[in-house]
Amino acid sequence: MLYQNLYLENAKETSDIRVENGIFKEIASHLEPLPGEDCVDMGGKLALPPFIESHVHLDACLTAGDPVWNMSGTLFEGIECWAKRKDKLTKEDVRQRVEKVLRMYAVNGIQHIRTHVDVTDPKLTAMEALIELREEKKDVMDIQIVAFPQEGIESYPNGRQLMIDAVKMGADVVGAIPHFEFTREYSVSSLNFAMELAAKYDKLVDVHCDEIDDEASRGLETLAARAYEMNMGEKVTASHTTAMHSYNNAYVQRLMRLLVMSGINFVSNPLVNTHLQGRLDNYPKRRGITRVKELLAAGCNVSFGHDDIFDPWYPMGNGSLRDVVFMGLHVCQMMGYEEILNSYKLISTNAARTLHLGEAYGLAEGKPADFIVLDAKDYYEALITDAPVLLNVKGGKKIAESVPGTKKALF
Ligand code: 17E
Ligand code: FE2
Repeated sequence: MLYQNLYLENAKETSDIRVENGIFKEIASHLEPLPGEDCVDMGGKLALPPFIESHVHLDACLTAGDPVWNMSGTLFEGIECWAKRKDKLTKEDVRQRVEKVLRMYAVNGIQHIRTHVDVTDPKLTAMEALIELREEKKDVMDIQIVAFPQEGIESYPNGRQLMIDAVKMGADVVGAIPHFEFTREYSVSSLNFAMELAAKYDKLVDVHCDEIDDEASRGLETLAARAYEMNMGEKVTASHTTAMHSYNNAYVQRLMRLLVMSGINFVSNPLVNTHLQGRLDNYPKRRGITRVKELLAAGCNVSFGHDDIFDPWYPMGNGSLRDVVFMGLHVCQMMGYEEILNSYKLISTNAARTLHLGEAYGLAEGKPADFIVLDAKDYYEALITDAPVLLNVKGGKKIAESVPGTKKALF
């Protein structure tokens, strides 16, 4: 199969892509069609490596308002609402909601998802459902599962054992939530526990870290120090880190040295944290987004995630990472030309590093033929026009497509 006339990752000139047996066989500025080869002229559209959702809570998706709405818009009320919904979980209920959301993601160009799954549930119902779906859907979506202790490891009954059980069931990643633990001591011991569990079972780590507007919330330094000492940095991710927004600059200067030395990854969730943070502030209200621009400038790996799709923490969400990038560029004030043009990396290349996807990811000869085509010539234009994803191709097979509607001014 020959795809002609594509701008690869904002290139100035077009390329042709030949796909054979699910692999990028050849990529060059011009390829002659072979006798009998299927051939499609893409007409000068943008091709990118597939988008990656590096942070979402699929177990809770599509449950907003059931049984109660989050009235304060805080993280903590969201956790209370979710605890009520969690009591009613069945495997079938989780499966139906998640399957719907996987299709929402596919039409928006996503092929990889890291989902946090709450394991502070003695039955581990959602974990069981997600592990089944990970296997069933693997041809269309690559799902990575985090054992996420929403109500704490040390502060929830049997919390440590539930984490161990989830890892033994097949979770890919170990989570933690230091800012939710009862005490600072618990926060530190929960992180030590999570890191040791991950090291023992050779798992990745992704911590909900300091998702609070408390400048004294300092789980991140503990996580980074352990990652550095255990030489695990590239396998470790600090998600949210919104307290870093409120840290004083002198502390951040000291912290940044450790963050760089540790080599850990960061995920920021700009749509959801602009909504959840600053809720207890009078004016001026903090944005509560971690220091993305400064982390990137220091050489740290940062990606953007959606976090929620219509759940107790966020009453919106459509599976489009474009909206996430759009919001992130605004609140992080990353609106320079190059920053906008290259912002797709926040939901592709950088996220691939966080998810540890390795050499298989990317547009290059010999790799799996995973790519998307957007109805624009570069990502700057795609972002501004909210360009539809025309094609989502995984392993050489189309998993989603869209046909742009006709919107036109009549003058
Ligand atoms: N749980 C949590 O602790 N933080 C979040 N942002 C969400 C769930 C969505
Ligand atoms: Fe989250």
